[in-house]
Formats: sequence, structure tokens, C-alpha cells
Amino acid sequence: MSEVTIKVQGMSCGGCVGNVTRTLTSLAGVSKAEVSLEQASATVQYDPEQIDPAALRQAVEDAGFRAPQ
Ligand SMILES: [Cu+2]
Repeated sequence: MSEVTIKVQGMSCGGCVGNVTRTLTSLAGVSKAEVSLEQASATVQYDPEQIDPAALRQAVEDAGFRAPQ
């Protein structure tokens, strides 16, 4: 299991945090996602054989937020 913290911009409330959390945890290979509104970030535990940070960022972007590198 690996862990990465990605930037997540565009969140404005707890609903956004819930959206991003659900988006990330629904991905195959993701076991845990801790999303912080204050830090504009998400710390994700994932299986590197199933998914990588680029795919995590892409999923966040697809959900309507921005996840710059
Ligand atoms: Cu919101």
C-alpha cells in the first residue's frame, strides 16, 4: 500500500469534501482517502498495482475539482 497527498482545489464546503472523498474511495485500489478543506488536499492510501497518483488526480478533475500536480 502506498500513500500520496494530492492538491485538490475548488472545494468550498463539507459537501465538496464528501464528494471528493466518495470519488476517491470508489476507485479500485483506493483503501482510504482523507480530504482536507483547509489544506486543499487529499491524502490517499492506494495499491500501486491497481492505480497511480495521475489516475487519482484525473478522477478528482472528472468530479469537477482541480488537482494540479
Ligand atoms: Cu461544497
